[in-house]
Amino acid sequence: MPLKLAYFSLALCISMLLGCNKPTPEITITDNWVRATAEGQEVGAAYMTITSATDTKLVGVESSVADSVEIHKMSMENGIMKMRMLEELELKANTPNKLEPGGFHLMLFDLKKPLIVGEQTTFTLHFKNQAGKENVLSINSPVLTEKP
Ligand SMILES: [Cu+2]
Repeated sequence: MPLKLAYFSLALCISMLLGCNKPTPEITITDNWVRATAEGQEVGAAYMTITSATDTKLVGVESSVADSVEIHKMSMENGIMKMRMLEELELKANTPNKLEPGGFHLMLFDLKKPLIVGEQTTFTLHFKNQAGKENVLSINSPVLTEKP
């Protein structure tokens, strides 16, 4: 076997291996959207599905459209719908953690203007895993009237 060809196939193998070794994103966000608001409405809500390769926590959120963003949980207690604020949201590894109407959501306070269908909003999400490693992710969420 010509030595040149052997070298070539070895190089090809290595480059293929490296190609497969591309780091997969640690956190992915899907199904993200923001509910459209009416004129004069100062509070809004945002939803998404967060999947992380490792156990982590969502510890803070900022948005281009609101002065402040809180992590909320909605639940039924004794037949009454209750909403409470969470300091952080625990995210289990390799599990789609859903923020959706009737459950967890991001509450947007002091909207800068009404959220109109078709517009894009920006969110910056801050995560912190058990080792204390921080991860920041920016996403664009479309404004919709209901869950896509
Ligand atoms: Cu809320």
